[in-house]
Amino acid sequence: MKYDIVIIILPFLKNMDQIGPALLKANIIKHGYTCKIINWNYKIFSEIKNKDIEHRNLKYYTKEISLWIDEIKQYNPKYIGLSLCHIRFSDDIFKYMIKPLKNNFLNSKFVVGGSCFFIDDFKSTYIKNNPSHYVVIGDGEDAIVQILKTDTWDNNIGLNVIKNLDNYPAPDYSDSPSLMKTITFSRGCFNNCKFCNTPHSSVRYRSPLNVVKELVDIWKKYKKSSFIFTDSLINSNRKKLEELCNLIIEYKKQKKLPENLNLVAFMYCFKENERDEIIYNKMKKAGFSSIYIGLESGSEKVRKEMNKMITNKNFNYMFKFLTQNNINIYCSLITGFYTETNEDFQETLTYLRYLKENFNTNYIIINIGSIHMINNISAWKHVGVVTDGLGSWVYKDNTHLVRVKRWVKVIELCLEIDLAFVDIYHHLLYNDIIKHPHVKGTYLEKKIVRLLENKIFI
Ligand code: B12
Ligand code: SF4
Repeated sequence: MKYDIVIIILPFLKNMDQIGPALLKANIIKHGYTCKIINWNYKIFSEIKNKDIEHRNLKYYTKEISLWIDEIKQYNPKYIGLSLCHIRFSDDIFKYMIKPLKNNFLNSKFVVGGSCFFIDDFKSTYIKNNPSHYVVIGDGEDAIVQILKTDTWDNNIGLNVIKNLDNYPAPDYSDSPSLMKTITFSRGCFNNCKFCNTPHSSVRYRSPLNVVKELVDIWKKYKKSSFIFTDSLINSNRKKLEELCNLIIEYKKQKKLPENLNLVAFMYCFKENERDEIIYNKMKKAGFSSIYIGLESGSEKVRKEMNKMITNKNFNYMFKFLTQNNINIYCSLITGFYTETNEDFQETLTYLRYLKENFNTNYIIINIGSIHMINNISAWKHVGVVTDGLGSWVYKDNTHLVRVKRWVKVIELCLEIDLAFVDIYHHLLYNDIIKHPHVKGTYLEKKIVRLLENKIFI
């Protein structure tokens, strides 16, 4: 069968469904076109056995990739859509996936989108290397339909922002019924943290009824009762979050949603508010079991320098209620923001101990290599960050070696106080940290390898 468009989900993502392509498919079908989603990320994890997946090296998969390309030939697509969400693997993805695709589908047009294109230098390099491709930045629903209808697109259009999310159909997961699902309440973020590459845009909400209907639908159709909310911050508007919780609780009472509904979301920490206690309690009743929160540092000074105006008192207040309601708190932490001094770092260690002792904080995500912006030297040139000439950067006495030592200290602390941790992607540590000449062959390299064997998970 000939499809108007085949959308390929490129690796490496957590092995769960991607809502972005499913939303595009729903809108494409609504406008009378045909679309097939092919999840190469899922294929990597499910079809390739006994290979070194841990190191995410695509050179091991060339045989499989060529079979996957053959599979797409049967769909004879007019357009090939590529969804690219994680920048860290882009070199391999270009070489072993995008290039062979281009060579095999000379008559198809390529359309690309996904959160990688939020990053300006990534976008401009992509356009330079692939001048004939249509590049969509931001919300893709309208853009993809325009492309299918008119075969035109201006790559210089900035960020696409959909205003009324309720006007668009629910995601179409018919190509991947078995994977864990995500769900969206809002898009956009009101804050502007300096290390973040999600573009700043006004926060747009779906109506709670629309969201709850989607939960019901997915539960019934796919028998899924666990969901991750994709909102940058689910509590940007406390009132709306409360409305959503009220409705979910009501649906659970009426048995229209299961009692074991399990919800996970990203949250912001605001100044103390008298309704907080009630809201956190409603979140628990609705089914929120865990929340991700950007702690980033134990030092208020560093947080301020990141443009995150949250005090430790604010966090403690929020964490108290989350803990009372037995909601797990996953904190993300950046070791190595350019302004972090040794004193700031000691504050982080002290604060982590405090959190573990007092609250439901059992898990942290440590970012040293996985946040693109932190290591994007050109983005920090204006403040005096310079290259160290060895593949990393230096700001005053904050060198690569200093950062690695701090990172090791955090992990040692985690092991000591039994705080689970993850620094996404083992192999980044090998590429970005261990291979750096200041670490390679030293006692630190041995130590890191031992630590990683010890207790790391994705
Ligand atoms: C939910 C989420 C997660 C969830 C679930 C991820 C998943 N696999 O679905 C979890 C918690 C697992 C997660 C983890 C991580 N995440 Co995350 N995550 C998000 C978040 C908040 C939302 C993504 C989302 O689903 N959005 C909703 C959908 C509708 O939007 P979308 O995917 O962008 O799709 C739209 C457009 O991009 C476009 N589009 C998409 N594909 C295509 C294709 C075509 C052809 C076209 C035309 C358009 C198009 O149209 C879609 C509909 O409008 C984003 C931030 C954000 N607000 O976008 C970060 C984000 C994607 N995550 C990020 C990071 C760094 C991570 C982690 C590495 C964090 C860490 N250090 O641990 C891990 C890695 C996980 C992994 N390997 O997958 C970064 C990625 C940066 C980058 N571009 O490289 C982001 C952008 C956050 C940030 N500001 O830094 N994440
Ligand atoms: S609050 Fe989160 S999504 Fe918003 S700018 Fe900061 S890091 Fe990015």
